[in-house]
Amino acid sequence: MSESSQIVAYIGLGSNLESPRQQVSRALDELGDLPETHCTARSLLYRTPPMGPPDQPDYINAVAAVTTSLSAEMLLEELQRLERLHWRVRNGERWGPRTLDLDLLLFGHQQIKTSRLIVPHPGLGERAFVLYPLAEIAPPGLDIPLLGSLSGLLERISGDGIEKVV
Ligand code: A4P
Ligand code: MG
Repeated sequence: MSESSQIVAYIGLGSNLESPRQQVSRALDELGDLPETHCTARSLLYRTPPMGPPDQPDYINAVAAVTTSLSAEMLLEELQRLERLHWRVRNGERWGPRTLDLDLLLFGHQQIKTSRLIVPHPGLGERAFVLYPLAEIAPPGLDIPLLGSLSGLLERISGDGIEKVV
């Protein structure tokens, strides 16, 4: 495998059911065990108010950076396999509570739009629970396809209600 086939990808993690801190911490460890993939950085855990139905617990969110030689589609499959390991049940409620959500935020500088995968992840630019942990581990000048620089996005978003878990 040549170095040039390695892509830097960012993965968003979220949980608000069944011991969310443990769910996210365990998933961060599991990302490092994915095939053809190395976890190179992980953010702290953040406690964040729920986006979507308000009658659900706060979330724990984090972001990890990986290098991988998997394709984006194969990486998504691996992420969904991990979600199933965490007993994620899809009940159809949009933005409803979940034991573990793994979103492929960025895959190098690629723009992808298929029936199964959209990258950059939709909503990335407006979600403080993604941008704050991402900014902890990504270069401020990170250029996000379609959206511009990470630092520019952060200037336009409020981090109200978001706190680092210590
Ligand atoms: N899919 C397409 N693109 C992607 C991608 N880049 N990464 C497809 C991951 N999946 C992607 O996802 C539905 C389908 O999206 C997948 O089958 C995949 O093929 P899902 O995880 O089953 O559905 P979902 O997560 O319930 O829906 P959605 O709209 O993706 O929700 P989000 O955007 O993930 O938001 N509040 C806080 N504070 N923190 C959170 O983490 N998360 C959500 C869920 C709601 N509120 C939250 C948080
Ligand atoms: Mg999702």
